[in-house]
Amino acid sequence: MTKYLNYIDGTWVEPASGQWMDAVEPFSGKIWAQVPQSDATDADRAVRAAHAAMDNPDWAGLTPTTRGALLRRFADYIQANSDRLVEVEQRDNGKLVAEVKGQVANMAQWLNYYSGLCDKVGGHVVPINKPGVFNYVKYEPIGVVVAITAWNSPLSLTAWKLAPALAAGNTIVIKPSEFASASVLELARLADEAGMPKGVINVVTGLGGEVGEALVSHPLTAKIAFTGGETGGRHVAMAAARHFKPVTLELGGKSPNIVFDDCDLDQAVNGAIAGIFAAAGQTCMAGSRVLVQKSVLEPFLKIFTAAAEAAKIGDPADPETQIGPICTRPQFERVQAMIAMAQDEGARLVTGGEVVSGPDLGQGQFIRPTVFADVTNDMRIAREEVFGPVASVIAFETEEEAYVIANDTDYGLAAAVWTRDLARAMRAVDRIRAGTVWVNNYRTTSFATPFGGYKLSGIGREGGMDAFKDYLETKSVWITPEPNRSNPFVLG
Ligand code: TXE
Repeated sequence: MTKYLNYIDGTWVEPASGQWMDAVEPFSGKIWAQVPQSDATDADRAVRAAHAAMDNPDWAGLTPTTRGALLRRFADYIQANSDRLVEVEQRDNGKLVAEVKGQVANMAQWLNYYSGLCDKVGGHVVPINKPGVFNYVKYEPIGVVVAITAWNSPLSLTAWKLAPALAAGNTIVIKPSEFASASVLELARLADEAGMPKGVINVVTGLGGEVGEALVSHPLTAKIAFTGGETGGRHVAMAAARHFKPVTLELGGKSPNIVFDDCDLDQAVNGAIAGIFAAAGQTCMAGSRVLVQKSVLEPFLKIFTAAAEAAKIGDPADPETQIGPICTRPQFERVQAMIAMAQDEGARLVTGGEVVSGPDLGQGQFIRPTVFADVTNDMRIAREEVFGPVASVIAFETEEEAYVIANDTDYGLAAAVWTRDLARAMRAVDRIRAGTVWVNNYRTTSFATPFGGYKLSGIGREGGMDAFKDYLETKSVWITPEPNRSNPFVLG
């Protein structure tokens, strides 16, 4: 069995506690590896290493162009070793192999995109209204970035933080989820092989409340980038606030997927499937509230239900599988509890709702794709994130009503509308309060565009230029070529 170590300051080290945690394969239920259960001592070592690397000429002395080249070299190593990364992540979190392959390929693209920005961080001269002074603005790395990520997409969520952080010249300490840490440790090995200077990338594994909090609160941590649930996010935000540290939070959602009666219904069903059953619903951007105009409700439900029932449940390592297991035991139990709760509060179970087992399903924690109809937006099933394959279909009559329901949520991560009417699509884009709005597609993302949420879905954005600036500090520089101050007691 593989016994992983922490990666700190370019070396592999045992956790100070001498404790390890089991890595469990969601499909087979088997323990397949162990990862360090780190604590505040390891957090301190990692942050100090990252802080020292900020001044190490091997990193800080690189020209921006050379730094970009190094990131591209790292991306090449990721591409060349993608099979290994896919195998480890897929085993560790039970995600479909096809999806993990796509995410690993995207990782390299994230690094390549941001590598191109390394030598394009220009400043600017300010046309200041004071004679004899020259003022310009320059951008500098912010310092040690702490990246804390969730179990549903460990590598992808890491890349979203790592690529802009390093491109901006920072160093990073990554704390992956205790439920799926192995692939990020494999990534550290590739960084090492690609020649990343010591201390630039560090990985410590362990529990959020132990090593995670210690990383966030460390005096030398300059910025935190977090993806996870609302509870963890709140802890991190409060700890960051206590130390006045800037924080990016990418949290959950209860995203509306709105089906208008003028849409291509088959495409809308495809979008609803992609929205809620891809990754077995374990994505922050899940389209968990499917809002359907009453005039097309019956045909929609018929096609949607048939598609849900036809989905192939199975081993996530099999490329034919469409629905894989629920990653963690607590999550598996939570999804079941929420299905029972929805029935208690009057939602009509149209299909699914049960645990599936069988000879081809290992010990996996499988839940059949579940569709609830007759859901009203005040039900808990319509308000709380399930993070599982559970669609809540909510009927509406008018376009206006659709927007009111769509926005009546604590979240605001994403939304989609299905319509052939361009004017209606444009109105929807303006009316919906969410960080991403898709028109006639769902779950499309790119390294080049910002992603993040309104309201309880988080703070800040990841991706594109919008995210890049969060990894830079701004400095205003005043130069007086010929000092000539007449009154030193008055502001100049
Ligand atoms: O998230 P957590 P979990 C949702 C989903 C799920 C719920 C819990 O609804 O049921 O969140 O998932 C670290 N200080 N999402 O348990 O607990 C933790 O160790 C510092 C949405 O995975 O928030 C892990 O590395 N760190 C989400 C990371 O935070 C702390 C994806 C996320 O863990 C911490 C996954 C603390 N006090 C689940 N507490 C999405 N938006 O995609 C926890 N952590």
